[in-house]
Amino acid sequence: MEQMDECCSTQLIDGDGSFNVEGLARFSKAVKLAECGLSYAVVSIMGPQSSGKSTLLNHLFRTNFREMDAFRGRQVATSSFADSMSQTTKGIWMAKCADIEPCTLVMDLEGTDGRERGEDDTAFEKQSALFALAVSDIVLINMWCHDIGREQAANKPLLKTVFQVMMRLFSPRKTTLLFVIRDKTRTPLENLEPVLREDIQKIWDNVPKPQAHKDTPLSEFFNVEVTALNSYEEKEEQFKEQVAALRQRFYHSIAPGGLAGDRRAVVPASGFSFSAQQIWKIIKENKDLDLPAHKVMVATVRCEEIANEKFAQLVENEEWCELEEAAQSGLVSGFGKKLSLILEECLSEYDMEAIYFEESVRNAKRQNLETRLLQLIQPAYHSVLGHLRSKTLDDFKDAFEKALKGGEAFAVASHDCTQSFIAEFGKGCADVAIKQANWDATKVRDKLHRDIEAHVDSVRAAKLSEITATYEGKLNKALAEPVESLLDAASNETWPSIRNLLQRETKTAVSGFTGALSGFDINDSTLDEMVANLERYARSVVETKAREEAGRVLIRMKDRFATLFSRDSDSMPRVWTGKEDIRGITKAARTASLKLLSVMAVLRLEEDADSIENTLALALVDTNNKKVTSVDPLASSTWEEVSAEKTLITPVQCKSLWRQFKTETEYSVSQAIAAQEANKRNNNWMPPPWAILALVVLGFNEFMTLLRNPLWLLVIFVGFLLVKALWVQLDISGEFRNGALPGLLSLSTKFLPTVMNLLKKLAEEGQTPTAPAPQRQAPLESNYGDSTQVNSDSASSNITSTENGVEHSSSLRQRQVQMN
Ligand SMILES: Nc1nc2c(ncn2[C@@H]2O[C@H](COP(=O)(O)OP(=O)(O)OP(=O)(O)O)[C@@H](O)[C@H]2O)c(=O)[nH]1
Ligand SMILES: [Mg+2]
Repeated sequence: MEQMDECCSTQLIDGDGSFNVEGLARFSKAVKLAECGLSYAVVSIMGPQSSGKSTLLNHLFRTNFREMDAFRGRQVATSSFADSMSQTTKGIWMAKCADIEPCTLVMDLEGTDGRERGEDDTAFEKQSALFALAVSDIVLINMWCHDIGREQAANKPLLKTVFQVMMRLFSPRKTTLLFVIRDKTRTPLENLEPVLREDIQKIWDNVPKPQAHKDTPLSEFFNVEVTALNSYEEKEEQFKEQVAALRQRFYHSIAPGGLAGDRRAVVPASGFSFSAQQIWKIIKENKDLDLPAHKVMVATVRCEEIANEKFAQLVENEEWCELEEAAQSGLVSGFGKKLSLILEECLSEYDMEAIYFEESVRNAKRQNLETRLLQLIQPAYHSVLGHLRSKTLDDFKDAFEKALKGGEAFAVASHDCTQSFIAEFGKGCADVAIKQANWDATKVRDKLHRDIEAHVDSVRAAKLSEITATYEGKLNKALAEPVESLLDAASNETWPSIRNLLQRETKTAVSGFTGALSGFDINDSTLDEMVANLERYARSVVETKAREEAGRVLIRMKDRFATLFSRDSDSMPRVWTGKEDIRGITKAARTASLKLLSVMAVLRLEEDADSIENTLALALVDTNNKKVTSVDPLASSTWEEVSAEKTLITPVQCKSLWRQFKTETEYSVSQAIAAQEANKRNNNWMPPPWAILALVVLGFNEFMTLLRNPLWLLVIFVGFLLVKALWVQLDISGEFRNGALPGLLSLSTKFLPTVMNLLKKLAEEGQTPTAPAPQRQAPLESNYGDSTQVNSDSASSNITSTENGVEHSSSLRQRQVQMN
């Protein structure tokens, strides 16, 4: 029973020719065939029916193939009932030989003499013979001793068949044909063997051969061996001894010099099952059997299977799964090494299993497997590489910032940091690299390089703009206010001073600026451009300021006029006593204001001389020359010799500004004149001194009379009161201010009603002094809301009174003068 288990006898192909795939798989597994590699041999037996084949195999290899019962067998062969019994072995059976090294598989074939199965079955005989020849290393040919040299020998058709089908194998396996002569007679084997070999040769010669094998000797296809056994039935003891001796020949049969030492085209044991199946399929389809091609095919299929198996194993591999997961989330230390090891293991397992298959196929499939494995792991590799890149970039940013904060020059810091971190990345790449892949990380490194450069550029740009802003701010501070004050004090020296200031400040700023940029390793042309930009900025500050001031020129002019007009050279407020030369003062003030206009009219950052001041003076102040020049020099929107960019106020604008300026300052002048005349008049209303003297001399008698008579004094006093009342009521001094005739006319019309009115009031109120010039308050009330606070002399331009404190105060002073 133990033996039965050990040999695992299985029907490989049944009597109908169907292949027992599952049975073979079970068999292979049971005998651990796949582990054998190339160290296995296949033996099969052919021969006439009931020639004791199964008996021989069972004795030789300790198998348990079915044998015919010795007492029923051939004697009842003719009866149809006995048919099934006489043909014991159906189809092809397979078993493993017990205790023979290397692993030897044995196949027991159905008997072949054709007598029992009829014509149709010949096909099966041929097919099974071809199958046995294609698969086996050693074929035992069982034959009766008495058939040797016989014309009608039972094994002749069998041999013919063997040789014929052998031709269909494109390349022979150099199978060993071991002729086992059964029931040997007394004739010694030495005599029998040559006869048998001759028979075999004859059959070989008579077999029709394809052109390629026309002259191929039998020995090219087969090793022919002969052995003889005594009858098992009659001389069992001798039979067993001989079988035991024969068994010895099967030990190490595949070793050189062994029974199957010459065999070729061996299919690795793990491919045996598939190979046998495919061979049977091809035989059944009656196709030619190309053994080398078949071997390649088997190798292809098997290697593919092994590769798939290994690939699936790696996909499931726990270590790999962990690595893959870790790669998604971050950098994995020793990634390359670990993964390389996993791959190496997987590939070496493949190598071990596929080692006996066709080398070219094996290698191709290995390459394919490797490619697939690498494809599988590539995303993880790239992910790790990506993490490495971003980490290196972050580290670079930190280190770079630290280096800059530490006071390192920008160019040096950027160069050093870039170098060291690219090198760091290189090291990291080596750690990530997969030994089998040889993947190029250059692209990623280039990307990192680009990222680093972009970062450096952005930091540089930020720093540069910071520095530029700092120096622009400094320039702004150094230029804006001084320029404003210089322009305010417009004089001949204004623009030279501004130019000096601009030059000086620009120089200072540029030297500081270039110093600050020295660490940035900026090329000369860029540096020049940046310096030029800074210089342009400085000019733009001045220009902006000048334009701003030009926009306020009218206020400035009026301011200046008011200052010069209402204050004397000691900055003391003027008192219009009547002695002042108002015309002269006005002209001087206007000239000074015109000077301001001419200074403000054009931007003079270059030392270009221009005649604007003259032009303005001629056109606006020197009215004497006006008749000489028929064309108005200010009727233009551009100045001669001055470009439009440098023009701050165009000639036309100058003209209109001047007109406005004059209009708004005229009032002050007329007020001054009026104040002066009033002052003069206030001082002149007393009669001249000679008249007073004549009055004293001529009226001396009358005066004495009055002194002597107090009544006259009373009459004179009352009369004085009346005249005084009339004087005040009629505003005699006011009426005569505009001339004697208009005063007389006015008085004559008002005299009578006034006297009447006076007499009427006199009784009620008596004499009340009134504020001077009530008539002149009326128009002022419309200009100013509060007529009680501001009198006529305080009136000035609406514009200037609100904006110009100086002018306003000068008006007040005029008022004070008048009141005095
Ligand atoms: N004369 C003789 N008979 C033998 C010998 N060995 C076995 N037999 C007998 O031959 C008969 C057939 O034996 P098997 O071993 O079944 O023969 P087989 O060739 O396997 O027959 P099939 O499988 O039907 O083709 C049995 O009755 C055996 O006893 C032998 O050496 N000489
Ligand atoms: Mg048998």
